[in-house]
Amino acid sequence: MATQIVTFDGEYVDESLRAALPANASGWESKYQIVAIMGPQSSGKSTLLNHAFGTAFREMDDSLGRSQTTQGVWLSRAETCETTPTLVMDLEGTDGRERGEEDTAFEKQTALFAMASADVLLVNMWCNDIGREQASGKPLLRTIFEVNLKVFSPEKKTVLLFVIRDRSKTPFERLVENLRGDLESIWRGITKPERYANSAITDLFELKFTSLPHYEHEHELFVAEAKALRARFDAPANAADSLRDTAAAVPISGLGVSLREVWNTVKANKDLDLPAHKIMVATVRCEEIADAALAQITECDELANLLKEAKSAKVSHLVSKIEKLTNKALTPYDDEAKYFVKEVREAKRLDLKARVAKTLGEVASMHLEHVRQDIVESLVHEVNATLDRVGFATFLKETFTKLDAQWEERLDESLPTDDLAWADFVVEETKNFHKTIDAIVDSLRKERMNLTIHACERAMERGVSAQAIGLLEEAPRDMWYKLRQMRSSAAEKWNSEVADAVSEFEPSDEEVERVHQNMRNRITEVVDGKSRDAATAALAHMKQAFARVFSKDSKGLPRIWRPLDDVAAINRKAQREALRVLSLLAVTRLDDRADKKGDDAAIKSIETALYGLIPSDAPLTSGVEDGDDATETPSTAEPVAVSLPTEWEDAADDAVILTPAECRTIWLQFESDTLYAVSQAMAAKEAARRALTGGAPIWMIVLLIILGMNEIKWLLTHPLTLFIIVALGLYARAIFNQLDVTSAMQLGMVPGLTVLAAKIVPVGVGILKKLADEGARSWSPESTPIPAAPVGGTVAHAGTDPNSQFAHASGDITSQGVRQRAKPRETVGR
Ligand SMILES: Nc1nc2c(ncn2[C@@H]2O[C@H](COP(=O)(O)OP(=O)(O)OP(=O)(O)O)[C@@H](O)[C@H]2O)c(=O)[nH]1
Ligand SMILES: [Mg+2]
Repeated sequence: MATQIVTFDGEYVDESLRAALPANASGWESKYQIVAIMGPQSSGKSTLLNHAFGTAFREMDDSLGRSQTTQGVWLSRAETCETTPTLVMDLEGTDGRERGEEDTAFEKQTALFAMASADVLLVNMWCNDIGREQASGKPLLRTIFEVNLKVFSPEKKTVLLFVIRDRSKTPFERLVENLRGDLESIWRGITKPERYANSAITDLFELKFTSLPHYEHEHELFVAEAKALRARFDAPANAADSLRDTAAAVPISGLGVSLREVWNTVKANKDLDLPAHKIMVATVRCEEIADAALAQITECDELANLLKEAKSAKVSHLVSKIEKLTNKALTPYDDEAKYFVKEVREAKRLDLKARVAKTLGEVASMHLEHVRQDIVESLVHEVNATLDRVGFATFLKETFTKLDAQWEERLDESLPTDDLAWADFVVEETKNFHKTIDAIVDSLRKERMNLTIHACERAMERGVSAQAIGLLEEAPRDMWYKLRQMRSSAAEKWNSEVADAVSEFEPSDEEVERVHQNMRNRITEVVDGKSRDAATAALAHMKQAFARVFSKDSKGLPRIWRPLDDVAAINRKAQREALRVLSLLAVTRLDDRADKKGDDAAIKSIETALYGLIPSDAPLTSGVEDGDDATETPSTAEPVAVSLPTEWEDAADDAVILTPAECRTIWLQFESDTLYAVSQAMAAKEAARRALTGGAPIWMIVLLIILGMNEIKWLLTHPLTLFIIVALGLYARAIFNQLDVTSAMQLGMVPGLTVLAAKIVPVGVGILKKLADEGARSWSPESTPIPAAPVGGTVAHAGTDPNSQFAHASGDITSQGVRQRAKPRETVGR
């Protein structure tokens, strides 16, 4: 079927070639030819083609007069060429009045298009025109020569077959000779580019000639010769006759692209570089073929299934599956692209392989992700198994080599690693693998390093806490200076310890600096925390300080209250000590810029303000008991209102832990808590005083001994009477002790005597009974040794109950208090 491939308006029609080709045209590969015809309008071009090649180009209808029939460029398959696939191009005639006298542009374009595309160009000429100066075909010949100079084709010459129509009786050889003469003169007449300046016509063209009889007058001969002409193209009888050219410049599958691009170039009035055009066609076509080949994979179920499989798990035998799918694309590519320029074809094949690798890379990536996961798991397992035994650095060296080997092995199992198309992918995935491993190792390293740092910090906390607590409890005047010093030396020590501990993790300089900074911060936090804790427990610290002074003597031993001790003065001294501790704790002084002198001044100022809380007069001398005996009792009067500043002078807000108001509250609580201890001290002192003054004077005892010398002698000579008197005396003393006469008499004379009278008989009997029980037990053979008599009930009671409030705050104070208070009471009892 004949189709218009270039319209009258110069538009290229893409579908025309497809319509002109038979279904099996792809089998032509590069073994086909294109024949085109040019010539003046209505010179019988279409008629000749139809008769020679069995085409169906439209011929002029004589009834309509002589006018243009063929417009643009038409294309058809030569139906009569059975041996050699042949395409025929019928071109619009030249010199037609339809385009006007001057418009030769389209004629040149079609001439160039035909020369670039066709293997043989037929040039139709009237026999009568040969040798004539004003022949109608001459402008066309000039055009052909001129445009041919625009085609760069070093490979082969353009084959021109001059068809001399309506041959006369002039011998053919003569006609050819004349025609050659005409051609030479036209060639000479055209302006040639420099490189063709000295070229002969035959350097660029292969000139061939044939003639045909008159179509109408010798019709049968015309038909026969037309047929013979076709045979020269289709199945030539010999090489000399042959016009066949089956080495097509572009394989049939690239013809569409080639024709389109040639026309575009021609239309754009550009020179035609045929070799470059060939490469361009090959490039376009090989890309198209590669696209189609790739689609074989992207659209196949196999890939979809593979993707599904790889998403959830590793793919078994991935490498063979990849190879199979790659071949699925490469085989059709190789088949179709084999006739295109080799360099282009091979380059595009590599491209295709890379694209296949990229397409399959998605599957491979998922698969390798599982592989990486496996290796990472084994790494973590390895870490847990070996890290406790070897250092981190050693572990890394050993493990990295092992992991790399594992990865290489798994890569070989998964991908065609020796295939260059996969090289980039392998490099990329290996990079990812290293990145993953590096990230895991780094996180493990950091985790382990943090554990080590935390262990150091915990050890530091224990050491620094103990040191800080010791200093805070001791509360020396230069406590803050010592705390700062301790903090600096701790920072030095622990920074060195932690640097040693983390060295096996090969930390960067920044990391080491960060660790040191954290350690310094942590130490400050600990010291600060402990000092704030101490301030929060200021009451307990004050009580400790108070007890140090009040409950201990100058040698640090528990104080035994004596009749001449000034409890009030000691109490004041102890209170001052307690307030000194409070003034130390009220404000933290851990700022590095602080100095010892500044501390002292600031603490002194707080201390002075707080001393105002202690009542200035001796508050312990207010009670009078038992007539003449003046005794000290702790003051229970309301504290005197003392004005404290609202804020501590020169203290930063965040350094103040206890405001003046809070200090006052603590002081009031402290005063109330220590009141009992003071009253106990006074009671102990009073008891000591009574013990000293309650017995008979010595002169009286001496007088008694002198006056009673006779009775003493008598008694010594009557031991039984002496024994009875001693026994009765002891019995009376025991009754006296048990009756607790002192307590009873505090009720008043009469009620006291009544109570004593009521108790005397049961007490006497009880003592006798106890004696009897003890005697019986001591005679019993199984009797066990009698345990030591417990401390008198009164004493024990005095040691636990009244002091309990104080005891909660300070165990030391309590126990010492108990001991010191118990002794005078026992003395009194005896
Ligand atoms: N004298 C002569 N006339 C011919 C010959 N072949 C064809 N014709 C006649 O020339 C006229 C034009 O024929 P076409 O084959 O249409 O000519 P063409 O060159 O294709 O014309 P365009 O397509 O218009 O350029 C017809 O009337 C044909 O019968 C021939 O060999 N000699
Ligand atoms: Mg025609």
